[in-house]
Amino acid sequence: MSKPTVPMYDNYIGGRWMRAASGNTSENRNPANSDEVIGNFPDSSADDALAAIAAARSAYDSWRLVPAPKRAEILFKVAQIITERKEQFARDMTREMGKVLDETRGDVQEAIDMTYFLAAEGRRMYGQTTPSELPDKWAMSMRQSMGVCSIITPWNFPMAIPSWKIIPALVCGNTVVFKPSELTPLSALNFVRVLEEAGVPPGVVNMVTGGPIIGELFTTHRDISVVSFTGSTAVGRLVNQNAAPHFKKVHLEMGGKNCIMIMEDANLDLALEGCLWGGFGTSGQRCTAASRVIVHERVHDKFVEQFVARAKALRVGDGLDAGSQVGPSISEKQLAKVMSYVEIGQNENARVACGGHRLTDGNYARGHFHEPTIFADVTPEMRIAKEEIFGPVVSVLKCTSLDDAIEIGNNVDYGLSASLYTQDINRAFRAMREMYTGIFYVNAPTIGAEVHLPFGGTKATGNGHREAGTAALDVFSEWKSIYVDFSGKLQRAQIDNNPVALTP
Ligand code: UN1
Repeated sequence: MSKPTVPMYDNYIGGRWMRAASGNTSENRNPANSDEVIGNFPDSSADDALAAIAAARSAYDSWRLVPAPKRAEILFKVAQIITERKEQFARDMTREMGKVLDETRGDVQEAIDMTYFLAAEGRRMYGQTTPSELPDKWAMSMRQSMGVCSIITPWNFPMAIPSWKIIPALVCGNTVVFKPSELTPLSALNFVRVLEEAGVPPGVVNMVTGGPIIGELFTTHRDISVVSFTGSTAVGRLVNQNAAPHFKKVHLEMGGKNCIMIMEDANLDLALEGCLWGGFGTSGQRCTAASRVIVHERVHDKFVEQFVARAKALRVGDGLDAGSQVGPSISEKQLAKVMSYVEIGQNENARVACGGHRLTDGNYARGHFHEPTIFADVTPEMRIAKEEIFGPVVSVLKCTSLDDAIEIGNNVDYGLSASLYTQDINRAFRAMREMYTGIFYVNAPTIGAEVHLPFGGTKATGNGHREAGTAALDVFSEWKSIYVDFSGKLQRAQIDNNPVALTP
């Protein structure tokens, strides 16, 4: 039987699909079966990145003047087309990223939801009108576009996260250069093809696949005004440093070490479901993953016993198989990181309550599979309780009270998401106030944010910006305050309307 030919994919620059100038390509392989090559993608160099920036720069002049409701009409069409192709896009995504089909359908759905939500801002994007302190004077504010935005995205949400950034950038009137993760270029390309088909004009969105050289130019070039990055804290720091000399606006969305806190009065079955989904969903490869579970001592042992039994029963496998609940790690490198943390945990004297090994038998042999792993007897100072692992590894810690749980929960470098299981409304509201995170859940796990509220975190998770919701507009636009004086004379604010007080 002859081998199927491997498709060749292109960059998208100035409205044209083209090879990398050097002709170099790199392979995209299925993490569930590394024998399967999904496609060859451009391994681009500086020339390609510069061409993309130039195309975006020149398209900006006209795109910014297209009325926002008209820009939005194109974006509504984007959402419609993705909806029609949801199943195909989800399958492509499972093949290149590994997460199970239900989850890739969710990823595509998140792109649809975000696109509809933010396209609708084309008819809102409200500013303020406010009385002036002076007579016959008008005062208002409006958002203005900023220029070329660099969009640098990770592999764990290969279509959703690009949509979170590209759609608000476009609705605000900016143009885009887009560097998707080298590990998931097909989902990025599917998204960009839809943008093209829906009528986004040439040069308004440009996609270049490749490695760090692209990222470097996209964060340093003088024609870039905004950088929006999701990825590791280490790379985020570099992005920030690269962008600083030109005072680019930088939006960073980085790591997490999220916790689920379980009180002694919690519905334990519900909490268990939440921990399984939050900890092992997406094989733990979410910024929002519940990689710490902090359990009240009164229910701790019972919880651990049941959590372990349920984790052992999870079916690990190829995400395209209907029975699979947990897919592979994205790459051999990521799997090696997971395995190294399992070793670190053991050396720190945490107890492997289940899992702890790579899976290698039979169908697992060609993929990057790892057993769902639970560490018990974890204490807050251990590295497995503090560092982001981004794999199917959950650390269980014991607490003596809600205050103790909050203390442990907050005592990490990150601040993305946290959750509390309790039946006590007073405790729920206390934790809601006390957890210093960007997202908080009551009686639900740490994952599963919806598109219409701000998404992001505190401390080393971010740099104060938020994506999603209308907060996304703040990343991709700048305020302009406007005063119109129709009095026909010079009026001096703060002075003419505050005459010197007469002394008695
Ligand atoms: C991420 O892990 O980077 O809240 C994004 C969630 C998803 C998005 C996760 N809606 O888990």
